[in-house]
Amino acid sequence: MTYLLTGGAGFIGSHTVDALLARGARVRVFDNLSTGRRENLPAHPALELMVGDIRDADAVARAMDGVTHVLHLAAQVSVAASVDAPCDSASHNLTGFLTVLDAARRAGVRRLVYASSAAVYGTPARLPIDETTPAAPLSPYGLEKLVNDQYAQLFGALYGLSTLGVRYFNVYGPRQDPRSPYSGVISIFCDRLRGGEPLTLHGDGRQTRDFIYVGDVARANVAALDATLTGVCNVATGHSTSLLDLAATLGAVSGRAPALRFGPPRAGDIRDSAADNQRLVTALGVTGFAPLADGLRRLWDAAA
Ligand code: UD2
Repeated sequence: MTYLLTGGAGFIGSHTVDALLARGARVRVFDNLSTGRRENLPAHPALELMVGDIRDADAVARAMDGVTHVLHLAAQVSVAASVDAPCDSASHNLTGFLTVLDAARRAGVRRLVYASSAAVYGTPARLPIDETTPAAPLSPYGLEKLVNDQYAQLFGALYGLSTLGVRYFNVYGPRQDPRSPYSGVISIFCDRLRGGEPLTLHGDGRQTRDFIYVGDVARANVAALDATLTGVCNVATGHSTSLLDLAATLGAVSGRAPALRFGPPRAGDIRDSAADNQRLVTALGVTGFAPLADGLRRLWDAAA
């Protein structure tokens, strides 16, 4: 088995590289190092890094050589950037996506798993969100991921390519960049608490999210690569937490009482997010998600 991970030097990708190497796989990372970092990857004889862009069809075709399984994570990952510059976002997330998909089927790849997103659901009419919840994206990013799902299903019908789109909810853990305006709330809160700064809550802090530890996401990615399930699958714990509870848990884990500041709600935010993860549990066999306090402890200790 040879695994190609596009975006493998990034946050979720590099943790999945670790999981695949731990079970003896050969891994090739294809990454343009725009947000990914070499330092996220271990020195390992079974790991190879190719620096390249997913919009470069020749480079992508070379990266597919000898590959049996693909995990496609390389993307323009910011919702806000997709709103500011939709054409640039589409060049990565539509043209780049299609370039990878087409190269995979030409190379006779057995299985392709790619990052879809909870963003395809928009503000759902009911909770929890399962995979039959109608898609209603609120951003170019969400729409691009929905079109990815449609292309992947079409490639199954036209060419017999086996694909699964993994719809990540709110992923957190070590190696997530806290300093970008698009950073996840947990990386921002950890960074500020460590720096002795107050935590800013946009709104009343009672909004909820399903926060999933990146190590559990890596296990889900590996299970998805091993499986034959096609279509899409939520990747989430099935438990949601309010920001106030998140801040309190982080305070307990770190031993530092956070100072809280309340600001206006963030434009475009959804209030509540709650995932139904039964497909992940039953069809992919992924269980034993890290409780939030355990994941926060690992994150806090890793950054120490
Ligand atoms: C996540 C994604 C977003 C999009 C969306 C789809 C990230 C960083 N964001 O947004 O790109 O895919 O899901 O539904 O992955 N907050 C604070 N204080 C802070 C930072 C955030 O109160 O310093 C709030 C924020 O207003 C929101 C909640 O925390 O209510 C979670 O914010 P987030 O950006 O981590 O994640 P989310 O689900 O809004």
